[in-house]
Amino acid sequence: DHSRIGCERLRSKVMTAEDAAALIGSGATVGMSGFTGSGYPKAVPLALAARIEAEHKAGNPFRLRIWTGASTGPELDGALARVDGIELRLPYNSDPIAREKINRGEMEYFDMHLSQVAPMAWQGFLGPLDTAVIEVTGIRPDGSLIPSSSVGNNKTWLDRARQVILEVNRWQNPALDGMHDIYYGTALPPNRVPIPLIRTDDRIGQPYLQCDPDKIVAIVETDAPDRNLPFSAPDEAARSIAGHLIEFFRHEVAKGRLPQSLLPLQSGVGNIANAVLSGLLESPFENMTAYTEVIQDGMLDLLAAGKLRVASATAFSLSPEAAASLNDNMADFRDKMILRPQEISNHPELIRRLGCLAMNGLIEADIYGAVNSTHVMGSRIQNGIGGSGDFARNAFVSIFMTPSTAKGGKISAIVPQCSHVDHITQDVQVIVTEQGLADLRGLSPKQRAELIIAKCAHPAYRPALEDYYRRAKKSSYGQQSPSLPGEALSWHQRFIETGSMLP
Ligand code: 0RQ
Repeated sequence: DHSRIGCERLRSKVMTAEDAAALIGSGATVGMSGFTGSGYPKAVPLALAARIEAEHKAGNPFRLRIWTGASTGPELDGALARVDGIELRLPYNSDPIAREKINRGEMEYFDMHLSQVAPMAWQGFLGPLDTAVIEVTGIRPDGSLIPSSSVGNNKTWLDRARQVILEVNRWQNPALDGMHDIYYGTALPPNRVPIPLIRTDDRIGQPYLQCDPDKIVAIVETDAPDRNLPFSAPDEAARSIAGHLIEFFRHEVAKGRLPQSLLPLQSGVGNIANAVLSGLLESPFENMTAYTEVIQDGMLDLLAAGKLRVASATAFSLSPEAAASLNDNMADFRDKMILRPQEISNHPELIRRLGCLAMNGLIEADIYGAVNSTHVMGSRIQNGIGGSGDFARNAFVSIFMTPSTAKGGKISAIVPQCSHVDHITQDVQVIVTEQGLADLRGLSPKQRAELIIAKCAHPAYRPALEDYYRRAKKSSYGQQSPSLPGEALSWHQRFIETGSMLP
């Protein structure tokens, strides 16, 4: 039954995933849908992986350049990385197999601000796009496309690609129809105009993606769920972090610096971000809004409880239970959620105008409040910068949160100097660990260092940080941001050599 393909003339394009994959040649650049495990194609990438494996066995080179929205699922990144089918990957990856290949130097990875991917593709710096492989919920009689559970860069891939392969996924809820807001008004300088979005719930575009039907070379029908990873229940550290943060928000409201409904929330990926959202469920704040990248379990709970009025994002990132519950109750949520292209969900102009409260995770922060979100020990990629840079620089308040240690206490998340920097000190205004919260706004580097060590560091590492800072103040080359360059990364070196940062 082709009931999801409303456009009669396109039904002749239906074929198997294998036949569709055969339309993609070695060396091609392929723009795929997919953002944080939702809305990614599930059949064509697997068929491509099988084809690549066969070609490699026959001694023929076959690799692709893969662009997406952000992370996808094991059927895409995992399957293609496993067969060494990816030459270059952008702009964000969290797949463990792909991560391992990148860290072994067997795959190039271009980790980008998520808001900049579409404009950079239009500028031409990424090269031509051969094929778009896009999952949709359905095709309307007029050929327009009902987007899936993520929007990501789909608009740009459909516009830029020479040929288009669609996956129509019957698993996606038909009630997604109408939830999206696809804005077609972006342009390159000197023709850029202001983006007319003033409030989180403004709709400025249309619900459907447009695609030249002559470019559609294949349609593959699927019926497979999004990869939905469970969140672990918040542990004690996550609950403490959430508690410190909510106390901070209450204080800001009391001081008149934030309204009682707060400002549009942006919440990053991961368990801590989700714990903070759970904490907000018990908070006194009402009529909140979210202008963010992903709608997670915690956001659905806030919407269901009526605490959150509306959530704008580019994708869902839900546990299997939350995805099932959303599918069962889509009617209740439909009007409270808007999915937009990631160049809009993450647009600096809009984040600055709305005044988002940005809450993101980190790998490590240093005593001056620079933040590393991406690299372990300065060289191994974890995931990527994702949207954290888009939000941190432009937020009304830029907050980073983390447990004070990692790997069972063998790593301090607060270090003398970051081994890699994604967010400079000017973009980091609040740091929270389970130990406490450091409000760094209006402070000089030395004042920041004293506060971060006192409030955020773990007691097992605090004396060593105090000792380092004291000696740095004594013999540093300069006194603006005292440091001992020969020693500043010695904690990382010690971990690499001994498996622990502890002396
Ligand atoms: O690895 O699972 O192998 O043990 O990093 O760490 O503590 O579970 O925290 O899930 O919040 O992730 C920065 C990675 C934090 C994430 C990062 C290891 C740790 C574990 C995860 P294991 P936790 P989280 C918009 C926002 C960039 C993108 C972003 C991230 C794993 O928040 O990717 O912000 N951010 N996007 O053990 C060695 C350290 C470590 C460390 C953590 N200091 N040293 N390993 N880990 N700290 C949303 C999107 O962009 C989609």
